[in-house]
Amino acid sequence: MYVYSGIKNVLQPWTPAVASLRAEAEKACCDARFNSVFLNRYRTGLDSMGWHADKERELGPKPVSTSISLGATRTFEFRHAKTHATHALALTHGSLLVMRGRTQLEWIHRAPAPSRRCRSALVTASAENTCGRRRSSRRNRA
Ligand SMILES: O=C(O)CCC(=O)C(=O)O
Ligand SMILES: [Mn+2]
Repeated sequence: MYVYSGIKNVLQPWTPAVASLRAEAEKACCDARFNSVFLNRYRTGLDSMGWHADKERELGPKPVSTSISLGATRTFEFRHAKTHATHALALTHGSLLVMRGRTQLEWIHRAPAPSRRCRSALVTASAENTCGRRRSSRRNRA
């Protein structure tokens, strides 16, 4: 069970498509192994993900997380927790973002709502290693 923004998600068995996304993520980070893939669906430009870091205890001390984008291009933003420095990336269809090292400890990230007029959908697949435990998250979906 994965609780996300108050929504309970029941873990599903691997499908060939999701397993191949995990394999791509592992190929990109050759020293990482992932035991879960979370699919986020942004239906239109109204859906977004609020500021957070993926640093729940279940993810270990220096979590590695990846995100493969499938569909509409959207901006992904980082903000340093202390200096408040910001970076923005445009993630296009097929891009693979890797967050590792101290990224989750020192930075927060979000996927802001691009525009009310954006009608295109986006699915992102986030591969992570949850150390075999159940995970509950405080991430906010705005
Ligand atoms: O949609 C994404 O690319 C990443 C979403 C995210 O930050 C997360 O699931 O923790
Ligand atoms: Mn995240």
